[in-house]
Amino acid sequence: MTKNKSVLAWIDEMKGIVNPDNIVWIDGSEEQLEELRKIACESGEITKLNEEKLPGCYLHRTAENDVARVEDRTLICSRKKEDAGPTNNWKEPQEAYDMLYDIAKNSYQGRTMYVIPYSMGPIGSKLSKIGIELTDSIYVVLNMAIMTRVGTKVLEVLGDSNDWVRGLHCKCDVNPEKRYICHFPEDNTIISVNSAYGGNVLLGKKCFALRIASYLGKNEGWMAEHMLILGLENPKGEVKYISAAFPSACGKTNLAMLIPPEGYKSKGYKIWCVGDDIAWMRKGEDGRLWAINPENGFFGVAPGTNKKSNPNALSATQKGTIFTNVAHNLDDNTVWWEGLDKNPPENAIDWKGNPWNGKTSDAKGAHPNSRFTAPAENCPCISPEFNSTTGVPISAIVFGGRRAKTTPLVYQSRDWNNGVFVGSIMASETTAAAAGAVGVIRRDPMAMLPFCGYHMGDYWQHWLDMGAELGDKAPKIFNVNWFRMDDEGNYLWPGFGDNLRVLEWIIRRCEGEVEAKETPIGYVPYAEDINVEDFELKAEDLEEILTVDNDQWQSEVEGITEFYARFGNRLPEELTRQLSGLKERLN
Ligand code: OXD
Ligand code: MN
Repeated sequence: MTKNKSVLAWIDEMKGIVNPDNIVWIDGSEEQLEELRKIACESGEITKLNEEKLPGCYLHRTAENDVARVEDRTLICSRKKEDAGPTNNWKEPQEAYDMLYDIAKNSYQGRTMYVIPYSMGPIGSKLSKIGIELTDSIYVVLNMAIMTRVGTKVLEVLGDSNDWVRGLHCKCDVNPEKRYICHFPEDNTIISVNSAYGGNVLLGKKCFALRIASYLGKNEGWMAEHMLILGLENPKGEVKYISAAFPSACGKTNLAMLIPPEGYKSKGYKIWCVGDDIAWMRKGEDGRLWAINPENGFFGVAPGTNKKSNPNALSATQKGTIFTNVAHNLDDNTVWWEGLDKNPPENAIDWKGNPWNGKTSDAKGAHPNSRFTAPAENCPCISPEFNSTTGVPISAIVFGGRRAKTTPLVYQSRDWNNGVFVGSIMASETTAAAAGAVGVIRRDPMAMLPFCGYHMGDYWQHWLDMGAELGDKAPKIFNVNWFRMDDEGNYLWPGFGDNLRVLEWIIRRCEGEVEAKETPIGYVPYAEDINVEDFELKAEDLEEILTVDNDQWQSEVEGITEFYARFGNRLPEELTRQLSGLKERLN
């Protein structure tokens, strides 16, 4: 399929290690994918679901020990340990290659090597990048064919270039003791062994589009971020774009596909989803920051997705979707998960593969991290700009977290550098849903803690440099918190569609249409500037969630000081200055 010498030489080298019985190049054709689906159905790797109710949909179950990303076994193998930084696991590259090739040795024996050429981002866009993943799993091929653009066209665009990311995946025997997800940023290489769970093996996603790409972005002057991208269309038909970063379990996919409240909808407001997880952003010819979603599908968490919480995501899963680790309803050969509806199947198979009665069983039918892999084009609110090769211009960057107190509903940073500070101190409180103490603050700067492929201090410096480069064309930076609670533990803000009321204020600030109140942490809305039309929110509750409490922020400063100490002399001086500035303003 290609004459590219760097590609052929690398595949030859990998062939020598993993020793496959044969090699199949993925050309991206529907015929080839259909053939692979048949083979995977015959082997039991996937199960075809009800063609009338869920056309083109399949179910897959992973091993019980292989259901999530494994952060403690995810390594950044930079030549120098200090370049990986204090927030990443590190291994010396040669040692890592030796260990991985030893594990991978002959692991394709009796199996097929699938060669997947893929593009992150629209094929041929200047903002896109190419990768080649080798895998021995048809499940991986079929998922990659949804999550990325795959096939012959990608190789045509690559031509003779050596600018592509190498990815070797070996399922081996999914031994958790020998599971490693390793990144070699200086070699453009990813090696993943002993897993078959999406986040560890769909190498285009977290591994390439965040860990490797963040490193490439630093060197090449662009940004790879763990952000959704949405377009907000007003009744005049003008669309403004926002990118937003939240730690997990803060509703990123829901925000990306938000349904406006009735009052807004009837006036003509719309939300367009460009992406729900990753944004690649670059300065455009006009000096503004332009973003693409490098992915082509959604790898979303199934539990909790329903007609009310996210009807757009649910619609996206109704055809051409692969479900992983959800419950299998045997009565009509469909799928079910906790939170889909109040009618669990009685005659079902749970995510572990055991008979399951949803009406009587206490155990879960679907794993809490069960997933759908759905084509982006299925989403009813997918942006008309989704395939645009230039991307979309970003007006605002939004950070957020889950905080019962301290952080107001929304505030705007004082300027770009202050916004970088706001992103760097991002934090979320653990909830009762997870094991361990409730209300413990976990810092997750820019929601990139598990995804930054190099030293976090250098990453912040790169953000500061990007701001200097963009100057007054830089997006405005905001922070939101949908999770403020009263003293009884009740949420004060309803969230979901009503979050549009906050997005609207953000865009009005970007357009210079509305004043705001200066506080020590930044600019907070005047209550009367949040649209509460057709909205049952008590005035005192709105006042409450817009307050900035000095004492709470004093103790926040202590937490930030402690956190910053981890980064030693690679913490940019500008962030130390920002922290001092905050302290002064609080006093
Ligand atoms: C994801 C994650 O799967 O952030 O998107 O874990
Ligand atoms: Mn994510």
